[in-house]
Amino acid sequence: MRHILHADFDAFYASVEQLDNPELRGRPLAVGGSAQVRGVVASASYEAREFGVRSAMPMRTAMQRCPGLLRVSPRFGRYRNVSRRVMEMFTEITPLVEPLSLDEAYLDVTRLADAEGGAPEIARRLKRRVKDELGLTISVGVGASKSISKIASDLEKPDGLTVVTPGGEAAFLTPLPVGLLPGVGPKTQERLKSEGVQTVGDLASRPVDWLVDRFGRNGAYMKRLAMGQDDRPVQTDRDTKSVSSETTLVRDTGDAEALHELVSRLSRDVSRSLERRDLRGRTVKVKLRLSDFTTFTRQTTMAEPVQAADEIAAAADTLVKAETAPGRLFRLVGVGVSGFDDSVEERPAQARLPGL
Ligand code: TTP
Ligand code: MG
Ligand code: MG
Repeated sequence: MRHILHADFDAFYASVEQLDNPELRGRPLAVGGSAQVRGVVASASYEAREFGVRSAMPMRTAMQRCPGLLRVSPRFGRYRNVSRRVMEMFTEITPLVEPLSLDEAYLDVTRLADAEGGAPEIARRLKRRVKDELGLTISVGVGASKSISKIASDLEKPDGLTVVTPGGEAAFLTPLPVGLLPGVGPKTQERLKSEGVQTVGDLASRPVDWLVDRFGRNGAYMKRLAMGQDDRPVQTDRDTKSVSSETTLVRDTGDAEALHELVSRLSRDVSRSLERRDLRGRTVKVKLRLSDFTTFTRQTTMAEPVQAADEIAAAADTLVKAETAPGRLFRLVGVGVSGFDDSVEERPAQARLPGL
């Protein structure tokens, strides 16, 4: 059995701004673009959330909901810096760290749990250490799988610690609103609700065929998560050899414009996921499948490691263009980046425990 922690900063961008500027502390704050330029809220302090201000909301709406709202523009360099430091702290506890974004990661603490007084104790000390050394709070979920720990970390924000004891998964999951399951977005949630599925327990009790009919492969996946079945291991960046995204077309195409659009979209997906994991790669690869199912890849090596969507798209586009020919139809296109430079972050080969 695994012991996994999911750690996530509370109101990450907003908390960093409040840390750096005491005048912002204890006050409703939104980090994001200004209402004049149709900005949106990236992060809202918990004081602002009491007024209903949320991430991804137009700043104009946020100002209307909370007339005294303070706003600052994001400083991404600073957030990246804090992120590096917390990820370093995590890797000092265990080398098995999987960053999901700048402000959150999974930690597999299975091997140290016994020696360190149990996973909840490790979580408590981790929270204290982040608070002491960075001046920021994280919320942590503790569980036997990724999805359980991720759901748990969200339940008692801010400054939360939620422990799901092994064997208690079903009791924990059953009453939760289905929207709390990872991968169940607002649209899926609406659809489920219209079919009478409100809680995770409702979802778990639907036959898998019923779910697959309505949601395809994701339906089967949701069912497994709802039943607490999730054996995905924590994957470190060292295990991440490439990041890619691919799409099977509804109708096979050889149209240059359509292929260009698709390559651009896939490149944006890949770029976003590289950004989240703070990765850059030297190799850009495309995967192509023709209408007769012949599948092949083409790749190119860049002078400098890339992360930006337009750079990936430009390279991928050239590779795809070289393969287009009159009458040649494609049924699948994929874009990927590999060849990561891991000299940036040396991870300790073995777990070290400098007082946690
Ligand atoms: P989250 O962890 O989702 O949000 P948060 O840390 O602000 O608040 P909490 O975890 O306490 O609920 O995202 C981390 C950061 O990512 C967030 O501070 C800003 C950025 N972000 C956006 O820019 N846009 C978004 O829509 C979201 C959700 C986050
Ligand atoms: Mg957060
Ligand atoms: Mg987060």
